[in-house]
Amino acid sequence: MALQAAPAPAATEKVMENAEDAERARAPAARGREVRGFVLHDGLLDPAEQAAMMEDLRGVIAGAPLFSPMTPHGKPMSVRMTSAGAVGWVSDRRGYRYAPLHPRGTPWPPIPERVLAVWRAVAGVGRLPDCCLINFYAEGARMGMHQDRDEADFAWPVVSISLGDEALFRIGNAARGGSTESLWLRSGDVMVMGGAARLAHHGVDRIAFGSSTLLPRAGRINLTLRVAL
Ligand SMILES: O=C(O)CCC(=O)C(=O)O
Repeated sequence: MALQAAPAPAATEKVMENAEDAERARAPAARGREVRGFVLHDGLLDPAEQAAMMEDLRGVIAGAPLFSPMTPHGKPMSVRMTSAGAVGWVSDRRGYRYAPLHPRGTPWPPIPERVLAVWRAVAGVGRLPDCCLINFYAEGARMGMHQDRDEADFAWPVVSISLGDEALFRIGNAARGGSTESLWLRSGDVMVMGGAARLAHHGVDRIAFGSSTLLPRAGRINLTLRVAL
């Protein structure tokens, strides 16, 4: 993995008010380039690491199969999804939420170590995520502009890992509407959505189906690591 830790931030020098502050400041984050407050690590995972992560994810999906969620309004989402971790993200008529069980009633598999290593390298916090949401984009799948706001505490970042086909990712604002900026996310890219950008609207307009050979039948996997509870 081409993971490089940056020097410890100045925050470590300030007086910590509680153990949680100390935990948050303990882990120096790798550097990346910033796009509207989202920190992008282009190509952080090399092809061998991407392939190994896909192998781990096949194990997760075998234990917690992908399912097609419905919005609370009863509309099917075009992405299929599943999760790993203590909780998984689900959506149905009862709303968006984190749940301790897969819709078929079984616990979610643990988050693979290789995936947690990415969080440790870039998140810059001492706490580990308790959810890894796995989105699968087949041809034509997209994700509308939304905020990630089902988590208990927005102070924790969300870390996104892209695998497979390229995706046109759009970043907006904390408030609805206004100008947006788009960028292509490629296989192996890692992005940190934190700080003031944590509640920015974002979405995927489309994928370039077949642009990567990582998945044997093409498509895209996106992982988002979240501290949900
Ligand atoms: O697929 C992506 O890059 C974004 C996924 C996302 O926004 C989400 O899961 O909330």
